[in-house]
Amino acid sequence: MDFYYRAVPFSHAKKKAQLKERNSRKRLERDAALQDDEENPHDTDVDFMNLPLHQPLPRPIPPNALEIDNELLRGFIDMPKRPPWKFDEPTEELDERERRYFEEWVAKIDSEHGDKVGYFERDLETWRQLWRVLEMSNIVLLVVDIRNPVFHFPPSLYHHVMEDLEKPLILVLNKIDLVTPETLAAWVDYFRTTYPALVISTFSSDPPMKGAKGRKNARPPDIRGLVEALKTVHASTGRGDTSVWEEYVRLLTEHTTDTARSDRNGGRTLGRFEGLEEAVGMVRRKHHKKIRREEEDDDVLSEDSVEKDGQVAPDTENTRETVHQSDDDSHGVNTEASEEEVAASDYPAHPANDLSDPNPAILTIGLVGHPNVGKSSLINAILGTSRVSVSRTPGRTKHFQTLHLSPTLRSVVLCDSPGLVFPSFAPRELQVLMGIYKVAQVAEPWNVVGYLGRLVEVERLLGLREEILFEKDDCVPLDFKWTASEVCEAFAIQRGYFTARTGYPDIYRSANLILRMVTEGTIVVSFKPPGFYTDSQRNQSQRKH
Ligand SMILES: Nc1nc2c(ncn2[C@@H]2O[C@H](COP(=O)(O)OP(=O)(O)OP(=O)(O)O)[C@@H](O)[C@H]2O)c(=O)[nH]1
Ligand SMILES: [Mg+2]
Repeated sequence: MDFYYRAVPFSHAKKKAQLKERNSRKRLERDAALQDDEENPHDTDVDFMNLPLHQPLPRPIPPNALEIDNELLRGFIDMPKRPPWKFDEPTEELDERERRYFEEWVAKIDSEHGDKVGYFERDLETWRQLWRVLEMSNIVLLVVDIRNPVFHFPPSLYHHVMEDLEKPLILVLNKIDLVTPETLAAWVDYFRTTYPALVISTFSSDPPMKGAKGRKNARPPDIRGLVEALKTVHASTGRGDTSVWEEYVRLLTEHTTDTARSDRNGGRTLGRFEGLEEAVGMVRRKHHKKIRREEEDDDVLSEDSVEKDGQVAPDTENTRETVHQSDDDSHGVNTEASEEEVAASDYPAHPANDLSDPNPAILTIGLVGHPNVGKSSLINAILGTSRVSVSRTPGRTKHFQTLHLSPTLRSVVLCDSPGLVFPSFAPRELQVLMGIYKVAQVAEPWNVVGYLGRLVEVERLLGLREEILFEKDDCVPLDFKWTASEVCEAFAIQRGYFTARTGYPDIYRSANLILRMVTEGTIVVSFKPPGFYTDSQRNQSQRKH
């Protein structure tokens, strides 16, 4: 494709007027196209802060744009806690009391903070599931995404678990394959200093991306670190025999050695501990109901390959599969059914209806956290098999579910829970970028792209060139500046996304794809703890993500 630079001499004023006219024409055409186009499902309730679509993105980006500031650190509001209850209280009364308490809690947040509060979980049943999981757990694993762990860490939950419920809490910094070792170390430092009572572990369920540019720092999952943390905390609970972990590690090591051998011979990936169950001789394929490809609104990504330069990592998600199955081996504590089979309304609101197993030999580990942080993937990695359903779209796990560590190691029970969003002042744009809100439900994804463009040079990461926007003109204006609108438009042209009826660049679709690339880690947006860039101990290289 040929581009012509200033082939015809042009006055600056004339060019500006031309550009202005062109932009307003495009805007009108696009709005009309979007209204016409039924393929764009922009019919939802999200009313994002109206970031100016046509405002130039700040370039260069300030070096500390990704450093967490005090606003986000102060950002969380209190969480709803289960009102005190008595065993002899009738179920209906407790149910009604919880309902009233929760309604008042939501109303208070709305009246005190109004629009300043981002999206948060407003469904009592989902909070009830959290309450239940916290009640039945002996150890709580709070899973956070390492790309912005403060965003995913509600201090109210930390205080509630550690102080009100007096239960040990392990913070799992998850998806560490997406950040550099320096960023990881800085976050570990941050949490150690800020929350000294917290046990911290790191994890990634993704295998290293061999040979992929921009993923040099990917490393094998370190499940042993997590197991070590669990073992130590288990010992402090006084429940059951901690030798279960030695047995687990023995099985794991045996299996890993086998895998390493087959890796040398046949190229299997070391580290996911796939087939731990095979290692213990208990293949339970008969329980696998079905394996199917994710069939949500994921098609946008699945039909695309992505750039591999800079911070843009390869798309590995397209090949992921989802497994649905019931856990027939759950012990008698509670739900035995698959997520699909148990409606939230079936959840027993009253603890007396569903007493936790008082057996002190059983250790229950509950995984909690925001949606999409990788709770279910972590459970699958620990179990060594795809027992619970995983999705790139938030909100996959609908009901909590208990699973034994392995068929032979039944004294440890893992409990997966639905992710829920804690109320906070974090902007909704950030909530979308951090993956806790469904991208497909964002009414104006280009506004979120504008927010993104203030954090990273999105046009560079996408390999966009301004010439693509000026093909019909003779030149690129000298004062051209990228805006969210132009990023989305250029990306739509680059991808060949045009609206069906009008043939204009489909910026809804391209913006959607950009946001998915962020949530899935194809474009890495990795926030840093306060002082990361200003700390003299750290060198320039940390500026890379
Ligand atoms: N890169 C990377 N992606 C991960 C990792 N763990 C999980 N994911 C991806 O993150 C997405 C969400 O994973 P899930 O395990 O379903 O997350 P969840 O916390 O159970 O989500 P909900 O059920 O919605 O609460 C999926 O696309 C996973 O493949 C990880 O360690 N690294
Ligand atoms: Mg899940």
